[in-house]
Amino acid sequence: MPDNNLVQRLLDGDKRALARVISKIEREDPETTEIVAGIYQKTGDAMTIGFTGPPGVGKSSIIAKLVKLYRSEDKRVGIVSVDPSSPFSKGAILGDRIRLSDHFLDPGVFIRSMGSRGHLGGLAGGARRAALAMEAAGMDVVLYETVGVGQGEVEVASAADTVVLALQPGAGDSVQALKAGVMEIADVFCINKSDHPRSKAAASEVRSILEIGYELDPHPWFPPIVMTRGDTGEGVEELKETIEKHRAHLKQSGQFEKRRRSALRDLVVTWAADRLQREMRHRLGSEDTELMERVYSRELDPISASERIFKAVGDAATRDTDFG
Ligand SMILES: Nc1nc2c(ncn2[C@@H]2O[C@H](COP(=O)(O)OP(=O)(O)OP(=O)(O)O)[C@@H](O)[C@H]2O)c(=O)[nH]1
Ligand SMILES: [Mg+2]
Repeated sequence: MPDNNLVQRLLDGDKRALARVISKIEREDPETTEIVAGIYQKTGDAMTIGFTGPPGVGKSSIIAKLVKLYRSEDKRVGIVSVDPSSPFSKGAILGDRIRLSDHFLDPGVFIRSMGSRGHLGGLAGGARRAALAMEAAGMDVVLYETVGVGQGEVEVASAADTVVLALQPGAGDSVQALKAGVMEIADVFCINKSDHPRSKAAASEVRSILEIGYELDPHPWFPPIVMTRGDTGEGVEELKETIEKHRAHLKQSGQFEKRRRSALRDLVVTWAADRLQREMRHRLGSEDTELMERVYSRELDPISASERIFKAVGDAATRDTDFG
């Protein structure tokens, strides 16, 4: 039985209840399913923004400045910071303690750092469920911070309404990002550390890469490039306005609804796929060692073996599941 009181306190905006719920969600406590069922109807109103980019470009610094701007409008802000390099995300917590220290005691700001390993739903799963909890707790803005320019970051960032890709001058970041397929998912580019002598060059490099892509596939939104300084906050107001423009564009063009729908579809599929994978591994580990012995001895081929496991788990699920 889930702690109904806990869900209620979360819905009332209690930060300690929110922290406990996220912890439960993170360790996939058996109550997770019921908690999510209890809060889901209260979600969907927050503005969600994904920040991604290589380590050390200044994502947390920019976020800290943005939070200040949102707080001056009395908006409540939740931050989910995903650090894929560490299973316990000690690095992220330590770094963010420093960068976001101004906001730690603010009752209108909630910060959560998490590692990404071993989560149901992969990198995206834990972060997205934490974000749901934040929305239900009344956050008006939810910011995702993910480090890197890999596929996992693409996943988390695609859960957001607007994706900001932060790059820094002189690091060859744009070429890396292009290779990793991250350029395509960015709605807004942010060249941070604009105090760097090569920042203008970095901006034009990004612009030319974008223009090539645009010529091949013209679309109504050409990602703007904003120059910022995470340490002083210069340009962050413009970044905020640009994010709002993008949001307005999404709404006007009907893309907003599409994005939200596809994000939810992804969430459902990822959850189901991971659940299935877990069941299959479990079954192979406990009940079907004989089946594996036959594979090891080359009596049965691996594809036929996986078909059997798939069918066995599917049959068991059909027996247990009531889709009502
Ligand atoms: N010179 C300069 N330094 C900056 C600027 N923005 C951030 N920094 C510094 O860059 C370092 C990294 O900043 P973070 O905000 O932690 O960067 P991050 O992208 O969040 O880093 P990770 O989360 O570790 O990937 C810090 O020492 C910041 O003070 C800037 O505009 N100019
Ligand atoms: Mg950071």
